[in-house]
Amino acid sequence: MERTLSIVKPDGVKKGLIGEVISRFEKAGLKVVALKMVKLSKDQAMGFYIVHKDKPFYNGLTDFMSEGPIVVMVIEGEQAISKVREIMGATNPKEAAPGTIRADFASDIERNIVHGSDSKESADYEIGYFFSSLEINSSIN
Ligand code: IDP
Ligand code: MG
Repeated sequence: MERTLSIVKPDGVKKGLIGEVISRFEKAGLKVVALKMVKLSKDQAMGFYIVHKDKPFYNGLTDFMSEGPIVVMVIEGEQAISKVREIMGATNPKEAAPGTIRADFASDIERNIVHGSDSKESADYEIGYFFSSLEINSSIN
């Protein structure tokens, strides 16, 4: 069993896709074990994406992630990290496989609807960024 952090980004919330994203995870057999809506400040978005601090898109990305409310959730299941990434599709919607969330709904490489942790290490950091252990209704430990 694994846990991963997923986010419906501000564009996804504005487009009314909260239910669509959750539904795709649940239909794949994954479970939502924690969930909330928050609005990040610019600083909080910068902290979340600190691994990208030297990338040319860091400033635009953190402006975007703090422009409106997001829905953050902890997803649990067998191989949850790679399954969520598969359901999301490639970062650039033009390269995302047909039927993925990003291929179906994303407008461009930045405004791509959804986030999912890319490794166990990032999942641990990202889950801890938003949730305390008391808020996670997990079936594991
Ligand atoms: P991921 O979300 O598929 O893991 P990352 O490379 O971790 O992709 O990038 C984090 C986020 O930064 C992306 O989801 C997207 O919103 C944004 N991003 C990534 N690459 C670019 C780019 O080249 N231009 C603008 N935004 C980008
Ligand atoms: Mg990433």
